[in-house]
Amino acid sequence: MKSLGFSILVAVILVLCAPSALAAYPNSFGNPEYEWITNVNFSGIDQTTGAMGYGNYTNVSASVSINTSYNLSVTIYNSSAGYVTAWIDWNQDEDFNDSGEKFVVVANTSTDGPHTVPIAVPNGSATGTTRMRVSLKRDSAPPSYGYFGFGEVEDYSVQVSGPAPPIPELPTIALFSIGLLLLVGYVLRKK
Ligand SMILES: [Ca+2]
Ligand SMILES: [Ca+2]
Ligand SMILES: [Ca+2]
Repeated sequence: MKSLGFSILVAVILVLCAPSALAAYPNSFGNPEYEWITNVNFSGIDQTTGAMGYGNYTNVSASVSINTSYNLSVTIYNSSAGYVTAWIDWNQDEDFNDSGEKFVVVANTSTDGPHTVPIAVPNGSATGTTRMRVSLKRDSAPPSYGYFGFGEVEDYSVQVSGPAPPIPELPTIALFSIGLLLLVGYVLRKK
């Protein structure tokens, strides 16, 4: 019984010490005492929120397709020299540092908005579920991680699917041929 108790203790210690698979994205949060994000709107997301400092809305998802552009609109409250930046982890490596992952929504604003930026889903993005982070910071642009003083951070999910199939184009020659056949048919019927 003694060895069983010891085994259980070891198992508990191992579980407690194991790195959490869920905590892969770097944490970030602000102090929402004076200004915060009130709404995020992006291709299926339309989330109205209060002042949290950090809001985990990863249960709320946008759906986007590669090579298509979508507007991201962010509304803020009581902004004073507010800077809003968004990031989407296109390559799904659980950071926001890669080329094309950062979007400046608005810089140094004193209006609530909505502030809108177009976001084109890059060719070569990984498909599946990834993360979008939207951050508001007072006085300067927010970093993608860490605590940064006055402002707020909200995380969302984005479902990325492959490019929409191209609309098949009728070649000009086919259209010309159809036109010619119709003309011939018309002429023949007139006779
Ligand atoms: Ca909020
Ligand atoms: Ca990344
Ligand atoms: Ca990276």
